[in-house]
Amino acid sequence: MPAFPFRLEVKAGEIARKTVIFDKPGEYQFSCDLPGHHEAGMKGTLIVRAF
Ligand SMILES: [Cu+2]
Repeated sequence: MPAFPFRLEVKAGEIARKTVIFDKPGEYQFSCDLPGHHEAGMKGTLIVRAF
């Protein structure tokens, strides 16, 4: 189950931005969904902290 309820597409060499408001702190996993990319390490963890 993906942590983010959206998919962001971008062409090579370009930048895509999206603003997201999180309801609660936590660690959210994200990754590229192209075949083999997640396994190749194209993934990360977004850490959301409360202030
Ligand atoms: Cu990728």
